[in-house]
Amino acid sequence: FHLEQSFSEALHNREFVLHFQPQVALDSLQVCGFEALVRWQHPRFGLVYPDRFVPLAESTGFIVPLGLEVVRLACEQIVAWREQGLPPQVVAVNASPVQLAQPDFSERVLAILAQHGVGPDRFDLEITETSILDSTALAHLEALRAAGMSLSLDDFGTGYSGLAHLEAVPVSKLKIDRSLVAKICNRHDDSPIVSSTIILAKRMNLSVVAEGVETREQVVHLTVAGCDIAQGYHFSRPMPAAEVPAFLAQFG
Ligand code: G
Ligand code: G
Ligand code: MN
Ligand code: NA
Repeated sequence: FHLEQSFSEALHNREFVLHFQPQVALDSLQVCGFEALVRWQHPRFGLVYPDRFVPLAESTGFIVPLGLEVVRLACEQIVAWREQGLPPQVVAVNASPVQLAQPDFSERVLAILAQHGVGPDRFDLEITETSILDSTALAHLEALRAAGMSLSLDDFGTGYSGLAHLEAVPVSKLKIDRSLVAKICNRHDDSPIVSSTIILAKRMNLSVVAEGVETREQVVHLTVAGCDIAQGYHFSRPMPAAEVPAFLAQFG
């Protein structure tokens, strides 16, 4: 499985595609956005998931052009949905620390959005805590935030930093990692880490997104605990863009 040598060819052949997983506001139960997740539609191996190629793309630097391709694909999709008459959608895109370490990251992202006529307020950038400790990355985050983009701290609860680190970082949302959400099994507070994270995040004026939400019980627990948004198999798996209009029509 020699993926590395075919990366640039795959980019040239437009083999990368995005799937979209809905994010649901827990107060209204309305869809409030979609996370874009990259897949590689490989001519021989079929649909390849990012855990198979993102780590290699990061170590080889290919994540830099791939990340820009993901932004481009997300913009094309936002424009296509708009042309199909869907209400404006917010799309969350993942950014690797390797991308955020590039000196021209924010400039290039904003240029792609401008080329497509997509407002930065249609975008949400999901970053990980590695990025918030780096000064180049922080400057990009400030620039994107100033342009109107919202920023989310992904995988919260898997690393080492507590909420204290966050005071210096311009994120507006915290995404609680699915490994923590998985510990919520019933309506009782059997996950004090989740409920206390939500309380602290609210005190810091951060919105809270729970990921990996798989059951109704988890939805109830998270709603009671004050979580704002949920994402996971309970609502929908990530889906091809073509399925999004029907999903929105049926979800209401
Ligand atoms: O979709 P799936 O669960 O297989 O995603 C696995 C991992 O790949 C997730 O941790 C997700 O954050 C990451 N991922 C998905 N799409 C992208 C992307 O466009 N860029 C980066 N850097 N990571 C992504
Ligand atoms: O790391 P990141 O959060 O960006 O990755 C999201 C990944 O999690 C996606 O690849 C998606 O396929 C996967 N995922 C989404 N919803 C669920 C869920 O409810 N349960 C589990 N186990 N995985 C999920
Ligand atoms: Mn993510
Ligand atoms: Na995550």
